[in-house]
Amino acid sequence: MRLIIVSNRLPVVLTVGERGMEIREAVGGLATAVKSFIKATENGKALGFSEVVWAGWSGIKAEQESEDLKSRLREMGLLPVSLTAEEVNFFYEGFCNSTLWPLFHGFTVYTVFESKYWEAYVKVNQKYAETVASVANTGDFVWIHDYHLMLMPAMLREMSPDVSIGFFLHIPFPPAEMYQLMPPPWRTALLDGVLASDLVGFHIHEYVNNFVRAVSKFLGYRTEAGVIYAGRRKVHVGAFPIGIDFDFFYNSSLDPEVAGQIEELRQKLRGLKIIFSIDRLDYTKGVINRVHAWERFLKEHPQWRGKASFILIVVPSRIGVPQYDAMKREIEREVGRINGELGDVNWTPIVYISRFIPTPTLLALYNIADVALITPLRDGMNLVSKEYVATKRDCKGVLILSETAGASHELLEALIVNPNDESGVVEAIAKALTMEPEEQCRRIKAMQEKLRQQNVVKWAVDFLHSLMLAYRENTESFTT
Ligand code: GDG
Repeated sequence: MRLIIVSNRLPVVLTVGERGMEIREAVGGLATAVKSFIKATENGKALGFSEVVWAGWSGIKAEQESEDLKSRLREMGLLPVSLTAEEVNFFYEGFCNSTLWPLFHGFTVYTVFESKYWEAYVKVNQKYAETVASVANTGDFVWIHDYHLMLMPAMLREMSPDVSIGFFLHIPFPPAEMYQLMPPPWRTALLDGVLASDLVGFHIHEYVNNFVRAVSKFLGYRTEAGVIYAGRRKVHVGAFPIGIDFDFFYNSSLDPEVAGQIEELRQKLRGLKIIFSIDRLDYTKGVINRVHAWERFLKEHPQWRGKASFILIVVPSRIGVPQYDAMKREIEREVGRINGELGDVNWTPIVYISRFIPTPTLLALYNIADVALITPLRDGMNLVSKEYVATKRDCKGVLILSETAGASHELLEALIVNPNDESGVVEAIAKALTMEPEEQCRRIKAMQEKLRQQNVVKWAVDFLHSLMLAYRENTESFTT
């Protein structure tokens, strides 16, 4: 019994170096989460798996992929799916990021419905299914991740009927009325695609309910608590909120490299309160709203000028996509304007960094930040908010968090805001900067307790246990 993880990307980054193609580990939500689970369960053995294999795209277009690279990846337990330049364009940038991503996050005006994108999505899902079917044996467990692969469960079920299939969506599932904007043949195919799984998981109950409603509205299937009756199959659905590697963040200040950077930052930033945020460049993350809320805060609370700075990190992503390039220019223009209008030679209101930063530096920033201002417009979960809280071993710090992030359903002791309510965000910043240490500690401790228990390993183990039970129920109902 093997566990086969499937995600759009393999958890590696390939770069052309002096000695040919170099393979590095990728950092990021899904890759880090699943790797922590693999490590903690000794390559799946603690759960009874003989090995773990990971299938996905390497990030290199098929035209540049060599046999040598493929065999090096296979030696690492990675099963590459080859995508041509056109597939990357129409599937990944097209249907995934111009249709599903904006629609599922409620950005309907950014959503594009193009037949050629849909056709590429069908074709590429088929490729992933074929790659996995070529190695899957009866009784293997296949765990498929995210919105890139919603058709794949049904395709794989056709090719390998005797495997157990679990599907997890890392982004929100929208309300049925919003999902209805999707052309009917596509929206039913996507739902039927996912429903070939034995278990379908989401971060929070709200997304589970949205999905179940869409299934009954568009497919007419009977549903009851946690179960959808899809023909002869019984599909389980549930909320499995993703966690983090709590100990890694909690113990970060004990690492000498991180401790050195903390010390250096504290020296340089002495006397200043630090507000902090880090996001991938994306319209869902609400960066511009946040910048404007900070500007308003400084105007309405001038006593904080020169005494608090906002370290705003926006990590480039989806470079070359016009919407993202325009958003980057807008952020840069506004940050420049605010710094020009309000700053002076001794003080910068917004310290803006627009690049990927090494993990020890991120950990040091989490450690020294007095306030984390995490205000996405819509976010499936949001791991940054959880990482910030976990890092606070000294029990000092305040989290301001959007009610529209999945994480707000667990981090109840954060200062919860609506990201579009600018005056509410301003008020929360003022409250955070003046909060008594005892109150900070009480809130941080309560949140840390939850994060310690609901950590990333528990997330994966809970999902896989439920998958095992769901699969058993389905196979038994077939034999009786
Ligand atoms: C999707 C969903 C859901 C970011 N920049 C740097 C860096 N990171 C790391 C963070 C965090 C991860 O990347 C980002 O995770 P998020 O959850 O905040 O956001 P998405 O990338 O949008 O992830 C999201 C997630 O999937 C998991 O299900 O929570 O809702 O959208 O771990 O620390 N790490 C380093 N340098 C950076 O510059 N080292």
